[in-house]
Amino acid sequence: MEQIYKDLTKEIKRHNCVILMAHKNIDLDAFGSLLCLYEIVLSFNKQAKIVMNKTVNASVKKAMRKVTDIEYCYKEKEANETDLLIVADTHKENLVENINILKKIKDKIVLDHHVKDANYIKDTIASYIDSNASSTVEIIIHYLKSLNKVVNPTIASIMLAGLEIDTNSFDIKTTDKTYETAAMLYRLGSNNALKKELLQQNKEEYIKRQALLKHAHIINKNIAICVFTDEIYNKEDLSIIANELLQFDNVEVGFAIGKIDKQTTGISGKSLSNFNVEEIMHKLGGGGHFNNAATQLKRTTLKKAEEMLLTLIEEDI
Ligand SMILES: [Mn+2]
Repeated sequence: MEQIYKDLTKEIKRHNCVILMAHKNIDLDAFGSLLCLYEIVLSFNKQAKIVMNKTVNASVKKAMRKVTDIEYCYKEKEANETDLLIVADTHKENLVENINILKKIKDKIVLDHHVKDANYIKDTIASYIDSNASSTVEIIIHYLKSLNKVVNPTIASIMLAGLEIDTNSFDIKTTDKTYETAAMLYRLGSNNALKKELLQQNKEEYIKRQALLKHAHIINKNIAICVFTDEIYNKEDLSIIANELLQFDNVEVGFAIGKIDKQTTGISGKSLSNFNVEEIMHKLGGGGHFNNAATQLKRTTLKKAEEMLLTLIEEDI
């Protein structure tokens, strides 16, 4: 890990401007990490910009309102070829927020915590992909600490919210380093009320989503599967419901299957045990982590997606 920190510092110092980018549908782990990197870059007296999409989810929108004086980059032309690009919370070319910026900038560094996929960004000057890390926040906070620098309590709170989301409130992928990360964020003044505010949800959406749980059924005593209705849902809904399944008696693995657009069915898989959901999602063209993975199936009905999943589960158990 120390080597990547050295590379980061060296490269930030070598460039005048650093472009910070995460994945499409940016989440709080990604946004919190980019904010921390933003402050680090500024502390070296360099310019930084965060690549952002005009539409972001409600929690990121709330977080954006809490931080001021951040320079965002919405278009390719706002980034220069000679800038340094740091890609965080993804390493897949097809998932980055702005593919044109990725192609335009020569010097790139990738920081991620997902299981490495064949479609990774190859032409980097440095790369750190640690699938044992709970979150990108965990990687970045240790970089901040190694530099002996700080971020303000608002950014620390956003980072803590991101850490909570990525670990399903310290249930999944959590190690001593994860708790250390939380402790560091508390020391930086992270505020539980603000963190909670960022994680609050729309009541109607919550009720609609939770009603889906009645469709869940259990196979093999410990695997819960919830197939949604034919309506179109957000990808986050799948992830949330897969998580929710893990709180029921004996359930160690949760899968949620739902339409995420007219043609596409998404599956989210979460696991508390040594059941590898990443392996199954990978076989279905997706990816993620051992305990937390997802896929998207084009032109596949809910029923067909469920059948495909059940076949793979049967092979596995
Ligand atoms: Mn993440």
